[in-house]
Amino acid sequence: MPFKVLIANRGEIALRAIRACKELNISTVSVYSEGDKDLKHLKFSDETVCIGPASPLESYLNTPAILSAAELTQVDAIYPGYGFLAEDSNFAEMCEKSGFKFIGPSPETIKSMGDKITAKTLAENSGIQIVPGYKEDIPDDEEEFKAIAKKIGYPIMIKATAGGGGRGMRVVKSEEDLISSAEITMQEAKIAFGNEKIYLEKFIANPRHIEIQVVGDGKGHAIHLGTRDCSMQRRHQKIIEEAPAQNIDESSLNQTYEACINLCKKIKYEGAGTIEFLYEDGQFYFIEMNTRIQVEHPVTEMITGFDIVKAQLRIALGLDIKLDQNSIKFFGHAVECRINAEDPETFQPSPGKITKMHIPGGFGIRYDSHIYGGYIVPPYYDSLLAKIITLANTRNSAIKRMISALDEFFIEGIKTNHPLHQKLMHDDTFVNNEHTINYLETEFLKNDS
Ligand code: MV4
Repeated sequence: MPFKVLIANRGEIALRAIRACKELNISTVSVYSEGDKDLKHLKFSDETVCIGPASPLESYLNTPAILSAAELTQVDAIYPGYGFLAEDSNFAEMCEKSGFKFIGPSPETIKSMGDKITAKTLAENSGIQIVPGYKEDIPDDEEEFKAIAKKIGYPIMIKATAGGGGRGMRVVKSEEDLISSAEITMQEAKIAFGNEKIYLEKFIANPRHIEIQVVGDGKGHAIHLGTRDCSMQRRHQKIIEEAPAQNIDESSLNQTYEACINLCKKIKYEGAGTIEFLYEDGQFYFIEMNTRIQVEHPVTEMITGFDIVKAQLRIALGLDIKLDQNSIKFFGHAVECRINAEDPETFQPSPGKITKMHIPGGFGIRYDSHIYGGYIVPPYYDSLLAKIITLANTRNSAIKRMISALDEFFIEGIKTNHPLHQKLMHDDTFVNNEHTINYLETEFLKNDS
């Protein structure tokens, strides 16, 4: 009996998962919302089940509807992809309790990493460098609290332990704002996450965002697949990612790799994960761990030849897999451009019908997308349309290859950020790899207009 997997997602990642399943002779069940009847991957799925109205809360976030579809079709496992329920420990637990393997880490691990204080403590205990700060209970005494912040040194950042991904955080420039900022962050966190707990960190003003891809087999074996640089982002939405990160201090990097592997082994991490860092002045500072596949996983796959999605499936289904660091070889440089359905200047979403389009191709070019001519981009979901990935010997040649791929590519009928990518590929700061997490918003988009 071949395995059967339910794909609890939509768009390009659902297609990516089906492609991996096919290579492993796993049959697939795709769930979709009423707004998603025309998704490409439904044509390649063995079975399809409509799980509810277009609204995400009633479909892709609707645990009972997804579990009912799983019951109905008798699947072995559930693939969450990214977003939606991918990092919801309750969902992972419900899957397991209903007799379906959740393809990812254990509910306990998801929960630990979702609580940022717990995640930081786990990272620190494995030898990962964390951002200096304070993660004990905040004292009631205001003077005591001020003394703690003063010792860290302003500017500091107040973060909600239940936050992450840029939610529930606030910079404090001086002592006079400390108490009010802490109170506001706690109030907001209580409303947004039902958890008002906060912690303090030194504010790292102008870092790069570097992340390390890891894979664990759940039995104490783990490997890393190198770094990605995701510094080119706007409002916590990455738009260009690349692998490996360049101009990184080699000894810091090797120490960080070792500590990341330690962490994964210690918690018997299962599946794919990403350990996120701020990198400034030759130092890595852990910020959080994502317990899911990420949008930008293809750049890592391109430089290693390691199929991360197939590994997720093999690990979850108990198929043979050997995670051997020595067998991981790195080649060249990969760049990914995320093409979004949005106005390239105002960033307003631009759903609607794609009247005409053309896909790039050629040596060293990968294109991951669910869209096609005639497809109507629905307004209910995130705006990611396509990922163009180039691989070449060097960073410069990968950028040149991207320029050529972007020249071939066109989409008509809706607005996309394609022109923004074309400008960025010629931008000196990007080409010279001098950009930090602040560059796009505070320099590039300001100078441009
Ligand atoms: C920070 C920081 C500066 N100092 N922490 C934003 C997302 C969340 N994962 C952590 N984030 C940040 N944490 C300290 N102590 C700056 C950011 C940050 C950021 C981090 C990565 C990528 C883009 C970013 C954009 C703005 C702020």
